[in-house]
Amino acid sequence: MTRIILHVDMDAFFAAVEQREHPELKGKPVIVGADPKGGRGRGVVSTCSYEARKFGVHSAMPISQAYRLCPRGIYVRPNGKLYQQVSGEIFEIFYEFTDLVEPVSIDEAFLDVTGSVRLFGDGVSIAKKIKKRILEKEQLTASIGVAPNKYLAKIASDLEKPDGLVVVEPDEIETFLWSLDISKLWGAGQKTQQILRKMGIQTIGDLARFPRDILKSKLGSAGEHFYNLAHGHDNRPVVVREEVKSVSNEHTFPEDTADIDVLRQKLIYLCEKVGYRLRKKQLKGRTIHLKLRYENFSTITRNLTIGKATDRTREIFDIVWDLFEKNYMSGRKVRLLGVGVSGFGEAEGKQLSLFDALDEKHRELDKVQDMLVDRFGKHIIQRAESLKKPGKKKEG
Ligand code: TTP
Ligand code: MG
Repeated sequence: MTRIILHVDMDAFFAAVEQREHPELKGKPVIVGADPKGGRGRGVVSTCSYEARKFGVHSAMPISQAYRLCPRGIYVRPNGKLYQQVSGEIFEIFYEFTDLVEPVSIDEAFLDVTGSVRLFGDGVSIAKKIKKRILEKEQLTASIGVAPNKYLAKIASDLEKPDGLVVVEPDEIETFLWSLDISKLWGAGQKTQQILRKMGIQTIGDLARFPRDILKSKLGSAGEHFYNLAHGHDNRPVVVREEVKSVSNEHTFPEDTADIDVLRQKLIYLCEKVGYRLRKKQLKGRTIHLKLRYENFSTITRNLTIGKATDRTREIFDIVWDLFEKNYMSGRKVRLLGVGVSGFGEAEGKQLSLFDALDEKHRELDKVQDMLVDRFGKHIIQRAESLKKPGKKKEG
């Protein structure tokens, strides 16, 4: 069956969001990125408005170079949190039309709408509806490619940016594809492109007409893959990212133990791991789980659901420790401990409380710890408590 794939990519995403938030920036060259500091700034351009692109400015360019090209541009620091939020709202629109959504980046996704045609009309109609929804809901423009596969849809979305809509009909694949330069060959890096150019291949058409066997001998299985792409064949499905239902970690002791200090330290350690993974995945959960297996393999699991979702190590541990103290049969040897958090996605209460200041402190601590783990690896830092040697006095 012929599939209908959409590739949606927002136009000048960060810059467009800034122009929306600050209408006085509309129509102006807006450059989102590092501080140019009058041309002496370090760091790079994240993205820029189409008005700034006329000056030759583009993503990943040193900000000092951008400043030389466009000294009158409006330079804005990125507001990642805002872009993430807008991105979430845009993805919600995608899910109004199909469940088969494959996120590619913050502003880009593949949608398989083959099964949505009866409800919403053909691929072009769906693309138009999505563009209209994004414009109405977010006052932003997207470019969409509609094609029988991912590769063609991806190329198509780029062809008429900004605010583009390009449809590739199954019978126009060759005219559409073959005049394009091989830099448009998806997955072919600089090195592969160099090899191809040395073989006299400049366009995707040249590649399509090249003997398949020679390509295979030069590039192995990648040669076959690129040959297929050049003929517009790509049967990779749209892959839905599996929803994470819970985040958990367990530990089996090398030797069963009833030492309360050892057990407590291990629980802290497990909470740190779970908290770290939650924050990495940007998840917060309301249900905290404890798993406890005794030396005879009898196992208990206990959980508690709290009012406000959390990703905070300290908060998770406090609950886990409470569950442990209430359920552990003192003196019995433990074989395994596990900690988990689930119950994501429920709206989080935004109420401010007296505890928020303390909360903030723990959040900072989590942040510093995550940064160190990212930089030096998981074993470099643990809170002092989880490092404490067995046998030492613990605080409550
Ligand atoms: P892109 O979709 O590549 O770029 P864009 O949306 O700004 O412009 P286009 O109309 O060409 O699609 O990337 C999406 C966002 O990701 C972009 O707005 C900023 C960010 N980004 C960076 O921070 N650094 C980069 O090098 C790139 C390419 C993007
Ligand atoms: Mg984009």
